[in-house]
Amino acid sequence: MNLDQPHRRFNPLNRSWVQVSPQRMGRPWQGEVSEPDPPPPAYDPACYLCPGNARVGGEANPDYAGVHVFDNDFPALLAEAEGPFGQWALSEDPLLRAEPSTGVCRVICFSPDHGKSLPLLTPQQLRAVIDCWADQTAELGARFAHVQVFENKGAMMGCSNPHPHGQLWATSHLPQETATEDRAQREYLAAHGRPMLLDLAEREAASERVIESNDDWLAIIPFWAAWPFETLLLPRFAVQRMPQLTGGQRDSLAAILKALTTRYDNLFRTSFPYSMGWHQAPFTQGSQEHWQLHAHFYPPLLRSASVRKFMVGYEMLAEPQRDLTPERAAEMLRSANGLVHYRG
Ligand code: H2U
Ligand code: ZN
Repeated sequence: MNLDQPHRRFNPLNRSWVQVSPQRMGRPWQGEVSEPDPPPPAYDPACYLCPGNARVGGEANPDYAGVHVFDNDFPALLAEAEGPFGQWALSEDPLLRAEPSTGVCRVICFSPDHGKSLPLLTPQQLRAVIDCWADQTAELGARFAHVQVFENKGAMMGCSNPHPHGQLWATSHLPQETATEDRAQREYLAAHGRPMLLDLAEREAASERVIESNDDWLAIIPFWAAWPFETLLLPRFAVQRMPQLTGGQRDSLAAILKALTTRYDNLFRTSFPYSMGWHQAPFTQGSQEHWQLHAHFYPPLLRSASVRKFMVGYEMLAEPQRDLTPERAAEMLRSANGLVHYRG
């Protein structure tokens, strides 16, 4: 097949298709262009996440020195369902289905410094973030079926605050993206006798889609990426969840996270916006051998600090479409500096 011609690629992990249109790469552009934001200060008296400051609900943050976790003041889920569920008789209606959902939402401040996003943290500070993700996963996994660790970064992604932070939502049910990945990985293992993402890490280890790698981890633009600079961070060893990572594997993860996010920021010399998050095996009964822990990065940018990819028209009504090929995007990220951040 000629990949220079329009074609579709299949995402075996969430079982969706993407339209690739490489012949349109040279299309003229007459869109939005603006200046990147100036760097944020180390402390912002108006920030509700900086140490010592008051949050929106009035409670003050402690004078924290490292990573700081607190219960979201505006949680999307509540730990206890309020019954009785008289209204859930709705769920018997095939057109108006619903089910109760319970869970816990937390906020994780990565650093007390308002300006230190992930690539600007030291490897030791990044390791503390990873330890926190793993500890939170273990703690909440004892009570809930699913733990979603994620970071929403940048105003473009609807993030309310530049203070480096992520979130964690633990739920008693499997949300749909994880449920689809669960089925896909289970069926792959049954058909091929190996976890899908362990096979993928081997298959892609020397491909033109690799951005960064070390002995334990591989960062690639997946063959089926929908977003221009979407990446998939894969372990090169069998592991289902973050708490299982050894000290050495956490250190090598800190190193690759720093390098990948440094490349992202250097690509357009901006604090690169994205939504990223970890997918890990659910805490449900039965074998989870089909699962491989992995992280997705979904950045919206396309050509500059301000020109983004819109998932509109055809994407909303038919399927995602891209002009820039994953291979070309990987080449661009590989030529961005992965060692020295543009802010020094
Ligand atoms: P973003 O990461 O998308 O900006 O969300 C920040 C979260 O922080 C959001 O879920 C919570 C919001 O509810 N938050 C608090 O818990 N306390 C506050 O004082 C403000 C924001
Ligand atoms: Zn702050």
